[in-house]
Amino acid sequence: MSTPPSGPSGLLGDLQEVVGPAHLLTGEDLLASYTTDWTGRYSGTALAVLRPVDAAEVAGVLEVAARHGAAVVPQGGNTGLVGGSVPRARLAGGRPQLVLSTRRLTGGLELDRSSRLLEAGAGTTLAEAARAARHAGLHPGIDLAARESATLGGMVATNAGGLQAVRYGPMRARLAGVEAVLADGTVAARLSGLAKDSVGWDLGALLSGSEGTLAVVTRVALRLEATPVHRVAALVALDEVSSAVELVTGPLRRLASLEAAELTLEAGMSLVCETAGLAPPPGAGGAGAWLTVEAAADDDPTDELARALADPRVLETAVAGDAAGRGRLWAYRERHTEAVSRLGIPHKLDVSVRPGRLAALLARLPDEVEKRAPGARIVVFGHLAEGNLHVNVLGPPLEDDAADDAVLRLVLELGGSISAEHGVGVAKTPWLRLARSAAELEVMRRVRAALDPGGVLNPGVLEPT
Ligand code: FAD
Ligand code: 2HG
Ligand code: ZN
Repeated sequence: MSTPPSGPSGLLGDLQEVVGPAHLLTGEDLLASYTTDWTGRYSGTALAVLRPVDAAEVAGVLEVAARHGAAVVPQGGNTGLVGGSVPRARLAGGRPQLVLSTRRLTGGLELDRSSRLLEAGAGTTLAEAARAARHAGLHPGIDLAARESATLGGMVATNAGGLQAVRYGPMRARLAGVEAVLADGTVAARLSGLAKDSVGWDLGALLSGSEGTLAVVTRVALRLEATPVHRVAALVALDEVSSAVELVTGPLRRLASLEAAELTLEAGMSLVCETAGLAPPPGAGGAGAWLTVEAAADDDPTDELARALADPRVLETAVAGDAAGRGRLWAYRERHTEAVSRLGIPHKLDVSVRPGRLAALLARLPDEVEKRAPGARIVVFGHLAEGNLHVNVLGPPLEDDAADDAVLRLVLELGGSISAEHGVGVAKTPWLRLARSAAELEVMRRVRAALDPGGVLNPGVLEPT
């Protein structure tokens, strides 16, 4: 904590009255972890970080910011990968920026076992929510490697997908309600948790994927799933990537117990083994691709999984039923993001196509990148069953987006999405006009202008450039 200097027109003094001196942070050292993103690619300057404890304080912060002409960047766990969770390098007219951290919005976790619902502050991490659900024999139906830091509010704001979306859908589908604060301080809440409710617009659906541009989410109600009695994971080595696509769109997709089907390739596998010190995976040296598959059900799904994997293209399989063994198999997939980051800051492209077009995307991807960024290193992995690939390109300078452009145009040509689960942030704004029609962008602009006429919330994010 440090004493705030009196800012322009008493902005900092007014903010201190809302959150108290202990929760208004200033000074470069205290702000550093809030102003640079997880990848290290995006950073900006903020006058202060505010750490409100409830919706009333969030409303107070927004009201003061609006009155003083400051912009507010909502931030949860700061694990976002598209630069939307940290301030911009500079705003027009040198407008001051504030980071509103939701990490103290953790109060009042409530579990309704019979309705399979969990309600918690938006700053609650996914791991905390999952631990609370586990005690009741339930789970959130959404999981990602950043689970210990990513917050429920951030996951709503990005419409996060993750490792289990093939079975339970992305965050939008997990959401049973939200409480949120609009830019003018209005607190709107619909946390009824009803399975059926057709009274007008759905606030949670509107805010899913809004990336902090429409409101600050302060409370989240999540749908939970019963924890299956049996769970089995397999790391499957395959002859080539096309076999992985065929298995996932064929026999694996037919398994009702399928909970995850994740792709890794040789470039990422060897990198993960090297940087994380993991033993060579099954099939090392000969495999062209791996699938990390998980099946879960009340009747042990091991046999049906084995039947789905009984295929001559499968070279070798490692199977684990216990938690420790499953964790060891998952490490090969989950540690890709951190392993790639060890090589430098990558161009991160999080794309999706219909599963039926994956083969075309995977076949054309390397050439498209090579043409625009000769010699670039590409690490591709991702959520194969949902048609969602993470294309990490290393080599070209960050300001050279020729490879990004080539990949995103290829994906659009195949009818896909330029952001499957990470959002647009500031990273994808140059391609928004290609990804959405003028009419769709006009709808987005009008909704945003209606809810935040002063442009307080996250300017520059989700705005076409
Ligand atoms: P932040 O990074 O803090 O913010 C993200 C965006 O949401 C920003 O635009 C911010 O302004 C806004 N925001 C945050 N909180 C709020 C709020 N309460 N109200 C309004 N707006 C808000 N993502 C996936 O989808 N699937 C994955 O499998 C996955 N794996 C990952 C693995 C690693 C190792 C890492 C580092 C990231 C991964 N991510 C993944 C990305 C990231 O974890 C998700 O985007 C997550 O949803 C971000 O949550 P957060 O709390 O960290 O949000
Ligand atoms: C994952 O699926 C995340 O592991 C991160 O979405 C993807 O690092 C990436 O590109
Ligand atoms: Zn992902």
